[in-house]
Amino acid sequence: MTTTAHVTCPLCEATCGLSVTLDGNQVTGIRGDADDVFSHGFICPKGASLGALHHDPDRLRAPMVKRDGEWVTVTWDEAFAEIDARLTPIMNEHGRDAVAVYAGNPSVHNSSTALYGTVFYKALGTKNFYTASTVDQLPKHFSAGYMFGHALTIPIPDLDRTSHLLMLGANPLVSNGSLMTVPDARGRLKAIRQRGGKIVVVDPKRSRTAELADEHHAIRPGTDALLLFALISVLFEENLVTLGRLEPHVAGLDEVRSLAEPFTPEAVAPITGLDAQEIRRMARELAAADGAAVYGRIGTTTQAFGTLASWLIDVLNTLTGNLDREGGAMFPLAAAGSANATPRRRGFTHGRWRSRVRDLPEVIGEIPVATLADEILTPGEGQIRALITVCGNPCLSTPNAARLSEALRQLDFMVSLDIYLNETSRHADVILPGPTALERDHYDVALYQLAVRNVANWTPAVLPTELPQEWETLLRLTGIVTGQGANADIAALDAFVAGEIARRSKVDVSVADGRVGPARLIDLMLRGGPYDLTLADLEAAPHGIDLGPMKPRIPDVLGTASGLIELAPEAITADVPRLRAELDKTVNGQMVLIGRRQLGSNNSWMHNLETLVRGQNRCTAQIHPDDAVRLGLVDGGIAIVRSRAGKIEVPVEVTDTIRPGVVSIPHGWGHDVDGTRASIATAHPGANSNLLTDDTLMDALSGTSVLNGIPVEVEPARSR
Ligand SMILES: Nc1nc2c(c(=O)[nH]1)N[C@H]1C(S)=C(S)[C@@H](COP(=O)(O)OP(=O)(O)OC[C@H]3O[C@@H](n4cnc5c(=O)[nH]c(N)nc54)[C@H](O)[C@@H]3O)O[C@H]1N2
Ligand SMILES: Nc1nc2c(c(=O)[nH]1)N[C@H]1C(S)=C(S)[C@@H](COP(=O)(O)OP(=O)(O)OC[C@H]3O[C@@H](n4cnc5c(=O)[nH]c(N)nc54)[C@H](O)[C@@H]3O)O[C@H]1N2
Ligand code: SF4
Ligand SMILES: [Mo]
Repeated sequence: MTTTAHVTCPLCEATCGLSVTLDGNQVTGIRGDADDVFSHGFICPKGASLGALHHDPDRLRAPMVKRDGEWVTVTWDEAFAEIDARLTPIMNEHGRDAVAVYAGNPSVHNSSTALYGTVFYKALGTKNFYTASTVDQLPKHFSAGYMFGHALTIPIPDLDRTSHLLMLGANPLVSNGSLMTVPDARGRLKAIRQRGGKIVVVDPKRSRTAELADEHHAIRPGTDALLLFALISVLFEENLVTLGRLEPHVAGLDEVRSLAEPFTPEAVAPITGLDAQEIRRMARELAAADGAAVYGRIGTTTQAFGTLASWLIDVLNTLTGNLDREGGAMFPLAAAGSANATPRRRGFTHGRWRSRVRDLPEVIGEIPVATLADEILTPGEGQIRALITVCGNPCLSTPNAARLSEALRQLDFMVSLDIYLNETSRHADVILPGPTALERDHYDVALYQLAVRNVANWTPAVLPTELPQEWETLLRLTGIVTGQGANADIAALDAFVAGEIARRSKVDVSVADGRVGPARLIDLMLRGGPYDLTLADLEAAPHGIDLGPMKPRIPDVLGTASGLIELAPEAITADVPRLRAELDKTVNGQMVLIGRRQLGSNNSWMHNLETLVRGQNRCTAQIHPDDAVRLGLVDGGIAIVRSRAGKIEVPVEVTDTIRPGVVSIPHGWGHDVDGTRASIATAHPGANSNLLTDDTLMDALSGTSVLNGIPVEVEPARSR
C-alpha cells in the first residue's frame, strides 16, 4: 500500500518539509513538500537521500561490542551491562573528569540527543565536555553572549525583507544556510535582487553564492576582522553612525570608536587584499541602505580572529541602526525551548574552569576539541581514560585528526552512539546505534531559535523501528553514571526530566499526560512558550504553523547585566591588540588552506550513499591558475599538500574562482582507513583535510579551531 508522510528534514539547518512516499516500509520517493509553511517545496540532494540512508545495508541496526579486536553483535542488555562493567570502575577510580564526551553536529538535529543528551551530560558531570561547536560556531556564542547576554541571542539576517546583505565567509547556496535557518536560500537571495536590493559577498573563493551576488570581494583568508573594523572606522570618520531606536540601549560606543581608529581602509588594504576605496564604498552603501544586514559564517568563525569577526559583524549591524529592525539583523522568537524568551539579566561569563594540559578556558561549558588528544595522551591526575561520542566523527572533522586517532587508540574504554562503523566509531569498544530520521519523532528545538521566520513543525515517526529511541539509550546511560546500574527505571527518569521541563516552562506536568520522551517535553515547552501552542496543534498541522516574520525584541531580549547592548565588552576587546599587531605584518607568499562545502556532502557522514558520491572525485585541491604555473601543478594531477600537522595527496583542480595564494580542500573525506563498515564511502575515499589543520591554531578568545587560513606547502606529487 502506498502512503505519504510529511517530515521535517533533520540533515542540515534549513528544516525543509519533505513528502515521503512509502510502499509498506519501503521508501519509494521523497519530494519537497509544496505545502510546507517555511520551505514551500524546496529540497536538496541530501534530503532526497533520506530513503537511501534509511535502507543503507551498511547502517548499524544492532549494538556491537568489540571482543578481542572483533565486533560482536549483542543484545541491548548485554551492551549496557558491558558499559556499566567497564565505565563505572573508571569513574570510581579516577573521577568523573576521566570520562569525556564528544557530541557531534547531528546531535543538535535530533530531538532525542538534543533534549536528553543534556540530561546525560549533566548526570555524568565531567569537565571534559567537547562538541563540534569548537570547530564551528562558538565565536558567535561568545560574542552574542557578551554583547546581548545570552549565547543563543544571535542576530539573524531578516532575509525576506532586507535590501542589502553583506555576507562574509558563507556559502548558503551550497550549505543551505547556517546560524540562519533558511530553507531555499537561493530563492530568498534571488528575491533580494528582484526587489531591487543588493548582495555583497566577501570570500576568498568566488562561490556559488558569490556568483549570484551583485559584488564579490576575494579577501585574504583570516583577515575579515580587519575589513570589518575598517568599515566601522569609515562609519565614524564620515559621520555615518546612526543608532536610531537603539540609542538608549547601547553602551560602549566611544570605546568602539577609539578601537577602530587605527584600522583605516588604507591600513587594512594590503593585508586584506582589498582596495581601500572599495572598502569605503562598501561602508557608505551599507550605511545608506534601507534595512541592511551583515552576516558571517564558517569562513569568519573558524579562523584566527573568529570572535573578533563575529563581534564586529554585530557592531556593524548596531552602528548602522540595523540591529533588531525589519530588514536588518533580528532576534527570532521560537515556539518551544527558546533560550531567551524571558531572559534574566545575569550576563554572560566564560572560563569557569580550564583545561588541564593547555589551560584553555571553558566556553558555554565546553573545552576546545582541539585539545582532546592532549587530555587523553598526557598522563597525570585528571587524564581522560574513557570517551563517549554522540553523533560525532571527530577523526575526520577535527584538527590534527591523525593525533586524535592515535589518542583514541590509547583509551581504556570508548562508547559511540552512532549509526555507522566509521573512522571514529571503529575505535570504540561499544557502539549503540539509533533509529534513522524516518523512525523517530522530530522537532527542531535548536534551529527554530535561529530561523529567518518564526515557524513550528512537528514530525511524528514515519516508520516503526526495532531499535530503542536515542532518548531511551541516553537515559539508560544516565542510569549507569548515576550508580543505578545498567537497568535503571527509564520511565521514572523520563518523568523526572519532564517534571524539570514543566517547572521551567511554568506549566503543570500532568497537562502532557499520555506522552513520553521528546513528545512530552516539546508539548510542555510549547505550552510554556510565547505562542500558547500545544503539541496537538502541531499534530493537526502536518505542514507546519507559520508564526510570522521576526519582530523587534530590544530591550526585552537583552540579558546583559546592564540591560544594554554591550558594544565593547572587555572580554572581547582584550583581543584587539592581537589584531592591531596584524597591521604591522607584511604578507608573505605562503599558500594557505581553506575549506569548502559540497552539495552532496554532510560533513563526513553521507558518503556511503551512491547517489551522493557518484561521478567525479569532488575531494580536490582547488588552486588558482597562476599558482598552478608557479608551483608546477596541472589540472587533474596529484598535489602533495603539507602543513605543520601532516600531509595529504589530493587531485588538483585549477580554477580561477579561487584567490591566488589560497588552496581550497573540502573536509569530511578520507574514508580509506581500516576497520570501517561503509563500502561505498571506502570506494570513494577522498583525503582527510583535517590531517593538515593544526590543533595548535585557534581563535584566542573562544578556543575555536582555525580551519581556514592554515599555512601549507603545495607541490606536485611527481617530484617525490
Ligand atoms: N577542515 C574543516 N573541518 C571541519 C569543518 C570545516 O569547515 N573545515 N566544519 C566543522 C563543522 S561546521 C562541523 S559541524 C563539524 C562536524 O563534526 P562532527 O559532528 O564530528 O562530524 P559529522 O561528520 O557531522 O559526523 C556525524 C556523526 O554522527 C553520526 N550520525 C548521523 N546521524 C546520527 C543519528 O541520528 N544518531 C547517531 N547516534 N549518530 C548519527 C554519523 O554517522 C557520524 O559519525 O566538522 C567540522 N570540521
Ligand atoms: N551541503 C552541505 N551543507 C552543509 C554542510 C555540509 O557539509 N554540506 N555542513 C553544515 C554545517 S555543519 C555548517 S556549520 C554549515 C556551514 O555553512 P557555511 O558557512 O555557509 O559553509 P561553507 O559552504 O563552508 O562556506 C564557507 C565559505 O567561507 C569561505 N572562506 C574560507 N575562509 C574564509 C575567510 O577567511 N574569510 C571569508 N570571508 N571567507 C572564507 C569559503 O571559501 C566558503 O565559501 O553548512 C551546513 N550545511
Ligand atoms: S537543504 Fe537541508 S533540510 Fe533541506 S532537504 Fe537539504 S539537507 Fe534537508
Ligand atoms: Mo557545523
